[in-house]
Amino acid sequence: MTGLKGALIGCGFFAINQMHGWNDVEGAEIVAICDRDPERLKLVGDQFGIERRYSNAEAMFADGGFDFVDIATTVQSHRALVEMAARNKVPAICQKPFAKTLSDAKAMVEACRAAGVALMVHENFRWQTPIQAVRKALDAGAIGTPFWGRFSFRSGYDVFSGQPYLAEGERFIIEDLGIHTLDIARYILGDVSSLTARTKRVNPRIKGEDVATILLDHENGATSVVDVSYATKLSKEPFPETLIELDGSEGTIRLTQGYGLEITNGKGTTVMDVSPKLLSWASRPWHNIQESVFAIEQHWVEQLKRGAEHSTSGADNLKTFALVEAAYDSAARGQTIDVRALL
Ligand code: NAD
Ligand code: 89Y
Repeated sequence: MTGLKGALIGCGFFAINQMHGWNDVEGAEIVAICDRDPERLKLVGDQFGIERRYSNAEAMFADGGFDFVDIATTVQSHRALVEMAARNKVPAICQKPFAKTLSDAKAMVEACRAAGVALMVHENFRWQTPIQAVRKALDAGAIGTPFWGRFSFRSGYDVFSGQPYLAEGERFIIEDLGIHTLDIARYILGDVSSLTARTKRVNPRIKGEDVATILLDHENGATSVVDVSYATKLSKEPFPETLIELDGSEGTIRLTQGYGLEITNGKGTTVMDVSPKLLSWASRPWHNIQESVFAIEQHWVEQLKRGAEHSTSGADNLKTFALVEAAYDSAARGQTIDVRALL
């Protein structure tokens, strides 16, 4: 592949993973970085040997010399930066959560569509090796037609030390983590027509909800439960594993803690180890997420070069983001929400 040149905006906590990922990706390299915090700019610039450094994104776009931009800032700046990329006709990757509101997200998709540039949301959890293994088993017909599912992420891991802003927002777990779990539910069982949610805050030191239970009606008739918690103290901490249960017409799939995939059908039961790779720069327990960062970046490059739609394009992600909005609305009003009416 001839190399694409990229620029990264936002040199914070998670951008380190994205920069390592770009080092491993075939067919792309990061040639410029931007952060309004000079310390983060220096730290990432020095660690990854990037000479072109900017404190202002407009100035970086004005200088140009890159084929895409990777936006790794927190949500507050996503709309302005994606629209800046569109104005400059530069394809963009935007971290999750895509936007502050669904109407912002729709405007961002429209800006990139009108500019004729690709837009992908860095919704990486569906790219995790164990999630891909579940999808592959389903596609191979291992359990026939799935009619029920559970997508569960229950943890007591301290995410606030690395990401202190997570303790400060009015919204927490659905917007930050549940967004991934909802995306996995869509990826595995298809789009959602309606949803009912309940939330709780257990940890008194944070502002938002840290527990959510969401019932999804999928368009194909399947029912699933997405349950997420950062208030669950277990004997063996599962962070950051998503556990999955699927019941189908011909059998069952269980993705169990420790990355085991158990498939039961007419042929009996098979158990496989679907652990993620520990990449050279990765560290446990984050390696599952870290490997998926590399995978989604490689996917970005391949689809961009082909001119093909990305798995988690902006347009696709509207359907995941709508589930986030619907879940907060349902929990606030105690009602079932018609998701299709939001799109
Ligand atoms: P962070 O606060 O550590 O880093 C954000 C950086 O962006 C900061 O250094 C800040 O100075 C910079 N910044 C903000 N606005 C800017 C602007 N307009 N111009 C230039 N620089 C700007 O945040 P983080 O923990 O790295 O999270 C970043 C994003 O990544 C969040 O949206 C978070 O939800 C997401 N995230 C995703 C995953 C995942 O698996 N996909 C995991 C963790 C975090
Ligand atoms: O920000 C979150 C994410 O996207 O994955 C895990 C996380 O870092 C903490 O919940």
